Formats: sequence, C-alpha cells, structure tokens
Amino acid sequence: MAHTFVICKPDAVERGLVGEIISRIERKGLNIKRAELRLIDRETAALHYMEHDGKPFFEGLLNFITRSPAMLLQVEGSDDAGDDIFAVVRNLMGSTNPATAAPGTIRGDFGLLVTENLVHGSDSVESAAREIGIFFQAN
Ligand code: IDP
Ligand code: MG
Repeated sequence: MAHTFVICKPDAVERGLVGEIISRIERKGLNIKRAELRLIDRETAALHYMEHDGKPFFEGLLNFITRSPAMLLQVEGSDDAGDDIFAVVRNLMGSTNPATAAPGTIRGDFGLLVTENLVHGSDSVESAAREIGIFFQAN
C-alpha cells in the first residue's frame, strides 16, 4: 500500500485546523494510518528539512516547526489510484506560498504567509519513505 507523510504544522494546530485538514484528506478517499500530536525537536526538524540547510529561511523554518505541537500523519492510499499518493496530497495542499495558492486548496483557503503555510506533504515516493522513517522509526 502506498503511503505519504503529512504534517499539520504548529500554525494549523494553534488555529484549530487539524480536523479540517484531516477531513479533506479523508474525503478525498485516503486513510489516516497513524497520527500523533508531537512537539518536534530541533534535531529532528533539521534532519527533516535537511535539503533547505543554508537557505536564508532555514533557521526561521526550524523555529516555526518546533514552536508548538504539530500533528504528524501517515496517510495511506490505494495502489490502484492513477496518481502517486504524494502528488494527490500535494494537490490538496496547494502551492508553497499560501498568498498565491489556488482557492480550494488547504493553503489557498486558510493561509496568507509562506512562513505559516499550515501543512507539509512529502514530494516523492523516496521522501515519503525517508520522512516516515525519521518521524515514526522503530515503533
Ligand atoms: P513545500 O512545503 O511546498 O514542499 P519547500 O520549498 O520544500 O515547500 O519549503 C519547505 C518549507 O519551507 C515550506 O513549506 C515553508 O514552510 C518554508 N519556506 C519555503 N520557502 C520559504 C521562503 O521563501 N521563506 C520562508 N519560508 C519558506
Ligand atoms: Mg518540500
């Protein structure tokens, strides 16, 4: 079964949007396989966002993602679906900057700032496996 990894980021939890985000994922036909509300530690955050190390927004991104609890989700889809599950979820999320994300998407409907963009979703089969390993390893 195909999986992807989603984070309802601290802003989503703070604003009470976790139910809305999970509901959109479920109504699309995907299933929540595992969920955990967790305060992400800085080391795990840095590992997760390793590809952005060195960029001007990296420290701010770590501060943001570790500032209060996030809802971690392992999301499962059917192998029969035409598209990869990570792509389905990223379409639900909308583009990275909520200011220009399409209405109807999570970021487009509820966000305004790129620094407070509500959700993370893996961007490939490989990153989904890597991220599920980082956050849910050995349990
Ligand atoms: P994605 O979350 O849509 O995959 P990425 O480019 O992988 O977008 O960036 C990871 C995260 O880093 C974004 O979701 C956002 O929280 C943050 N970010 C990306 N670009 C910027 C920026 O230009 N300024 C501030 N934060 C940014
Ligand atoms: Mg990304």
